[in-house]
Amino acid sequence: MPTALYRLTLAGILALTLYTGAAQTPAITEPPAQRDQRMAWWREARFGMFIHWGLYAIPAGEWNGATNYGEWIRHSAQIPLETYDRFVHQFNPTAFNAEAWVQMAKDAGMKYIVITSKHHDGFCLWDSKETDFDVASTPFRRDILKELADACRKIGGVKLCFYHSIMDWHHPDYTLRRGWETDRPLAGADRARFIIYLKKQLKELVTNYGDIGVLWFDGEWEEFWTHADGKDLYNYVRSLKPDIIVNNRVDKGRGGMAGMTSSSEYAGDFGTPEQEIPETGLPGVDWESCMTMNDNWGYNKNDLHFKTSEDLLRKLADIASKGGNFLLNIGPKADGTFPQQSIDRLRDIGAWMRLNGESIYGTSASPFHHTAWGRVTQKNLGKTSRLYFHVFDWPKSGLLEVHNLGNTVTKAYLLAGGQAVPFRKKGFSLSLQLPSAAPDPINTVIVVEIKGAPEVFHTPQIEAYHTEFISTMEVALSLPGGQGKAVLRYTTDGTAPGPKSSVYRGPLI
Ligand code: H79
Repeated sequence: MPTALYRLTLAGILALTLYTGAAQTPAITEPPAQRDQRMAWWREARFGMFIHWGLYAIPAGEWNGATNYGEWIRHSAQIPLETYDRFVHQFNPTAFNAEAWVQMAKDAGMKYIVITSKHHDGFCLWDSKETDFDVASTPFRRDILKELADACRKIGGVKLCFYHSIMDWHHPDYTLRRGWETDRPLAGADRARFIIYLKKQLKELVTNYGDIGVLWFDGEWEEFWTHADGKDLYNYVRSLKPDIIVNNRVDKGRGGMAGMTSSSEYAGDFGTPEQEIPETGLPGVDWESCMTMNDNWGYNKNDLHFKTSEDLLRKLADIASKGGNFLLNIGPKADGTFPQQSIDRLRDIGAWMRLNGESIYGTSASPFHHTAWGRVTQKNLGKTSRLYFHVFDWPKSGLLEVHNLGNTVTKAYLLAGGQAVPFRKKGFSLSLQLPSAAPDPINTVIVVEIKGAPEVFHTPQIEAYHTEFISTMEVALSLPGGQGKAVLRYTTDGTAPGPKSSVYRGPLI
């Protein structure tokens, strides 16, 4: 019987920490099986395209000599309403081609597109009955969201979703003003009327544009918006389309840029880390990291600080290995085209995804807590499972060693091309004999097929029932995720445990 060996020292006992986890549940009561069904396509998708497009693409990040603006330009450069409104008459993206956009997303391996129906500036990318501050008032006139909806339907495999800002710097009834705003009087502004406006627009978006996948709210943090508003809006959009998925920014439960909801009291189906990736996976929680390719969401012609394709691909694997989705942003130009740097990166990502997509789509978080050489995703196939080893740092020895894996390994091979990888399983340790050079220096995926569900042994958790150490203390040991076949042996004198050390059988003094 193989044995997992761990050192249990007095220091270890005293340094213990206890924690509890909280699961996220929607404000609307919904049987878990129904929720799983509703979330199924989104969990399978793992990778989507964010698009930030609006009037701010025209100044392209530049105003009065400063060049570091993005979609927040109206706020950051304190542009008067009347001045900003002039962009409406200039918005004419004649090179816009909805099918080309959807095709680029699809070719990159993305399964959904989240586009700004309305950003904080209040400008609407569709022909809305509720406002003239929309694309129908521009020289372009065409309904951009309608064309994208048609393109998604025609091309297939990419779901259309909308980002819709709650915060609105343009609508007279959004009863909050920036300190410098002088041209939007508060007199007569009516908060309740703004919420009606919001709902009527959302009804247009959810009912007139085909099968919308996600409503992605934002700008909820301002005092204007309340928890009661959040729950009400969540229930409202679910009543319009029961299977729609709604992000957690519909309500007030988001914990800063880390993006996760703190309590099940708040509405929202998934957490939204922004420009960051959680340190570890979050079991039982749905989340999506959204990120820019450079430093801005909206187009900025001077921002050439693009992440490399390698970085983006590794972020995708990192996120998948923690059970999350990756929503990667494009800020199209005012002429309707994507920046060339973005096109290049989408193409690189697509090339990798065509060969390795199986290791991303429909996978779940790594059963391992830490793998220094890369990341792991997994897929359960009933009686067997596949582990996908995403190798970032190719071992110089050619030998990849993975410990504390309980399962029988039946097969190992390179995902791209299928070449067999010789392996040896000794006890709970697996050695993979890799080719001498990495076939893909960015991320070579090795598939390891195992019997059953992954059984991986983690560093034991030490629990004590008392917070103060006097002369004796009772402690219990457990393996996170279950002990399975593992035998726990321990020492209390600081020496390394061996096969002859005491076997843990229950709480000890
Ligand atoms: O649309 C993109 C940005 O324009 C928008 N979200 C992405 C997807 C965005 N709005 N604001 N920010 C990003 C940054 C704002 C951060 C803060 Fe806060 C608002 C800091 C304090 C108030 C976040 C929300 C942290 C606490 C509340």
